[in-house]
Amino acid sequence: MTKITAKDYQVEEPIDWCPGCGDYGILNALQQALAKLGLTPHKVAIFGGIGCSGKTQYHVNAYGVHTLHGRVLPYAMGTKLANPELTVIAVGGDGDGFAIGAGHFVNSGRRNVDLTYILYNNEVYGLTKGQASPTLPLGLQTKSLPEPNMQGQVNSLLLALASGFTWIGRGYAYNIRQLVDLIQRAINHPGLAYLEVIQPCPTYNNLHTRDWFAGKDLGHSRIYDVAEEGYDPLVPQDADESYLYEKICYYIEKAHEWGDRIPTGVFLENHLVPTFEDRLCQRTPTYRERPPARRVIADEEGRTLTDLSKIFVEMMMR
Ligand SMILES: Cc1ncc(C[n+]2csc(CCOP(=O)(O)OP(=O)(O)O)c2C)c(N)n1
Ligand code: SF4
Repeated sequence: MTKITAKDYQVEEPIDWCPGCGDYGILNALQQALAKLGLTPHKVAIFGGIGCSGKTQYHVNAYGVHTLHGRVLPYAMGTKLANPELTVIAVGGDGDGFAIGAGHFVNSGRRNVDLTYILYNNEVYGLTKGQASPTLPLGLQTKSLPEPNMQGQVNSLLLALASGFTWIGRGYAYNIRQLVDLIQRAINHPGLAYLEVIQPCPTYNNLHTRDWFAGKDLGHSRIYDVAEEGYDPLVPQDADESYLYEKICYYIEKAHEWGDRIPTGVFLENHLVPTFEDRLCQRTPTYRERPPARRVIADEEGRTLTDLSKIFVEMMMR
């Protein structure tokens, strides 16, 4: 078989993102990461939310669905559970994920389905012209706002931890080398992975710009990797709870760090929690051999054979 390259994941379609948008870096890193993992495009499904970031899947040569605003995770979870052989990735913006989608984010954490959620955090609603998103800090005034932001900020790293995500990391859209590595690690994690990517929106976020992240005013980059501090995010399957709490203490400190120093890298890789797929196998031992996508659903004439009640009874989801 020929070696898969990032080119296999590229699509010859015009892109309508603004010049300099961080979305380009994330798209590039995603294509490289999928190729490095050696995944064939027909084994990958990408689900986009609504927003500039939610158009990513149009530019990746894999299965892709543009979903409803805020509902990207339910689509992704349903697909992964129906066809566990697929590598499933959900992408979307901070407005999509933490305003209308916040309930789905929290409840996805409870399930630990084996998929990756990449959250493009530019602190604004880019597609609808720069309103404050739930990740914009209180008191900041980006250029579309007539007054400084009156609302408090959702700390997405803390919310991911509290919700139960078992792999949590953060990247930066212009550090593509690190991002390729983070995306690979997130996909390889057996469980629900949350990767926040800090992403400049040069059109509407005039405060947290590429120059600001590069620390032009400070003389040093604001962005650093927690691995440089010798931090190891791994909580192995046989770890005890006190070991997990030790990691969580460091995690909480890092999740609050923002300003002159902004941490990136992997913050948590927790192997203590069974995946939803493992939990399904306990109820339905044949789940992995006969997941819903492998069942015959129509006869030769295309008439449906599907009787969902039998599947529900089998899975005891009454
Ligand atoms: C139900 C519904 N409500 C509102 C909208 C309008 N809308 C489109 S994109 C968007 C926000 C997108 O912001 P974000 O998720 O931060 O993505 P970005 O464009 O910044 O990548 C909104 C509110 C919509 N499409 N559907
Ligand atoms: S509005 Fe912002 S997020 Fe949207 S494409 Fe333009 S720069 Fe990117």
